[in-house]
Order: sequence, then structure tokens, then C-alpha cells
Amino acid sequence: MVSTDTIKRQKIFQELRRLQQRDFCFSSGHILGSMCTVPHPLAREAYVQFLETNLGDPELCPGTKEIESRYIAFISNLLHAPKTSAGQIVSGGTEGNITAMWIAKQLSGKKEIVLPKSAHFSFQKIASLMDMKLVEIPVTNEYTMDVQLLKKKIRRTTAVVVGLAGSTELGTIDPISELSDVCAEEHIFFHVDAAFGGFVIPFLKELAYKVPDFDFRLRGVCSISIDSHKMGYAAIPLGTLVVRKKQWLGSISVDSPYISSEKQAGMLGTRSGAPVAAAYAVAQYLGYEGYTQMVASCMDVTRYTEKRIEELGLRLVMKPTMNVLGVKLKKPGLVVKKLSENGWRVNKVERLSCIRLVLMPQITKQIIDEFIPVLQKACQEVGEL
Ligand code: 0PR
Repeated sequence: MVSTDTIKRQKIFQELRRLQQRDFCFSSGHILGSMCTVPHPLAREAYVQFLETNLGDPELCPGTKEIESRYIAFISNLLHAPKTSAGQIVSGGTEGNITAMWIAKQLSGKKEIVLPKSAHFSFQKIASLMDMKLVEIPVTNEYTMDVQLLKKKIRRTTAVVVGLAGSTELGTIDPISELSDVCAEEHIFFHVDAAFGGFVIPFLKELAYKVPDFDFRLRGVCSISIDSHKMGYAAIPLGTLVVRKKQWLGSISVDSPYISSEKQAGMLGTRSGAPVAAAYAVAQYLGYEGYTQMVASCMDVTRYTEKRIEELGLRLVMKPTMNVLGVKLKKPGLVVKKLSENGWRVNKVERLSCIRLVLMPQITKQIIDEFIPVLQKACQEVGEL
């Protein structure tokens, strides 16, 4: 006879599955607007294995702490961080940016954030949370921060300048090298938001693409935030903030009397070791070579998509820098709605009058072949074509 407990469990899981079926899933290939992906199979396995760990109390789990240190070392190497640097695990790009702005505010005692108009909306949260002011710099025709305009906006009250290495809307890279020089000369904290591009640019370089420098080899770069749950092929939630000088983390540390470590840096207290173990497993498995192949394949699909879209008679906002494409439309909202009705998820960028496609590792040329006629029909129906 089946026990009442078994029946109870079955019912709960039936309900969970029923609700889950309403979700779009990455494996369907129909999510074309997200910056996340199906986690690598190894990430899934490691995640479950480390479910009970808490890196907020590191002495309870010295083994997981060691995994965290090794993962930070991997990220630091990828970003050419100097020996003086330190890394802080975060939940993703939002927390990475919050933590960087927190450090910049603490170190400078100032409140102004100078950033490109293209910066992610997490900075709006930061302004509100930390009582900071955003000074937006327009972008050039190439959709990157205008350095000449930036120079005019830097003042005695500037706490920090932010540059993007892979913008949310178009995947563009700001002139990080020039910004680094300006900030070094003015002694201003310079944060690079590489949430998306951090796991793309190093491998594009490996593949001999001409992409600008963005990492700690540039003298003025003070911190970089990079997400593993985007192009790192790992599980949500995981990002890393790397800072040039270890002691800067002291500015966001407090005494932590109830736990095993004397001080705790950063926003979170209790935090899972599972995403860290998952990301470490993926990094160990793929290595630089695996990530390079992955980026090469994403770029191959990007070029193919670009060609197929242009063949339809649609225009791109710009030649893509990485695996993010903006397709110019008069009514992006209507097209997104039509696509959604047909089971395809694409994001709209009203500000640039375009839709954004992100060619993540799960998107193949076959998926694009399925998508193109649906896009064509949607565009015809709303009068775009
Ligand atoms: N910085 C940049 C440059 C980003 O693109 C993003 C997110 C963040 C910071 C914030 O990162 P977290 O969301 O990890 O905190 N950019 C994507 C966006 O807002 C995130 C995203 C991911 C959106 C998956 C949709 C989606 O399905 O478009």
C-alpha cells in the first residue's frame, strides 16, 4: 500500500511540475532575449551536492571556502588582476555594481556616479539605496560613452566613473582604456561593469577579434564585476567583483561577532556555496579552451543571425561587437508581443527602438532558421515589412 506521506509528496511534485510547465525554458531554444542559459550539466550536479553549505559562516565549511578561493583565483587570472587584488562573490551584476559603488563611496566620501546613458538599471537602485547621484554621459554614434563629454562632467564631487564592457542593450564596449587614463590622472575610482562581457571579451581576444582592452592591465581600472550566470555557463545566482586592492574590501566590512570569521565584507550574510561549487566545476571542466570554443560558436551563430535578418530586409542598430544583436524596428513593443504569442521570448529596447537578441550557447543555427519565418510574419502583421 502507498503511504500517505508518499501520496503527499507526489501531490506536491505534481503541483510543482504543473506550475513549472508554464515557464519558458532555455532548452526549448525559444528564449532569444535573455542573458542567461541552461546551466552546464556539471553545474547542475555540483549545485545539488552543495545545497546545505553557507559561505556566510566560512569556518563551518572550509572545503567550500577553498572552492570559493580557487574560483576567485580563476576569475582574477581571467581579468589579469594584480597580486594586490581581492575578489568578492556576489549574486550577480546588480550586487556587483552595488558593492563597487559602496566601496567607491566609502573610499572617496563622495556621492556622484558618472556613467554612460547605456548603463544597466541597477544603478537607479544604487542611487536610491545609497543616496548617490547619477550623472549620465551621452553615447557616441557607436553607442559607447563619449569620453570628451565625460571629461567635462568630472568634478571635485565625483566619487566614481563607470564603464561598460558589454552593454545590456547592444553588447558594446566603452573606451575603457581612455577612461582608465582619465580616471588615473584625476585619481577617481573607475569601475568596469563586465557582467555580460567579462566572459566574452577575453575569449574574443583569443579568437583574434579586434576588441578593446577592459581589464586590470589598464592602470586606472579599480574594480570589475563579471557574471558567471550569464556567459560563464554556470547556475543562477553568481557573479564576482574583483577589486585592485585587497584592503578596499575593509571599507565595506563589519565586525561579525556571532559567526566564525571576525569580519564580514559585502552585502549578504548567509549565502549558498552551491552556485560557487557549480561555477567552479564548469570552469574546471571547460577551461579557457572550452570557453573560447563556446564564444566562437556563439559568434558564428551571431553572424548567421545577422545575415538572415538583413536578408529579410530589416536593419541592425549596429554591427554587433559580441553575441548581442539590436534589430531596428518602428514598433518593437508590438513585434515582441506577436513573437510572444507565437512562443518566442525576445526583449524590446524602446529607448533605441529595437529588439534585442542574445545569441547564448543554447541557440543554434537551426533555431534561428525556425525563428526567422516567425519574425518575418510578426513584422508583416504589424506593418514593419
Ligand atoms: N550589468 C549589466 C551590463 C547587465 O547586462 C546586467 C543584467 C546587470 C548588470 C545586472 O545583472 P543581474 O540581473 O545578474 O543582477 N542584464 C540583463 C538585462 O537586464 C539581465 C537579464 C538576464 C535579463 C536574463 C533578462 C533575462 O532573462 O537585460
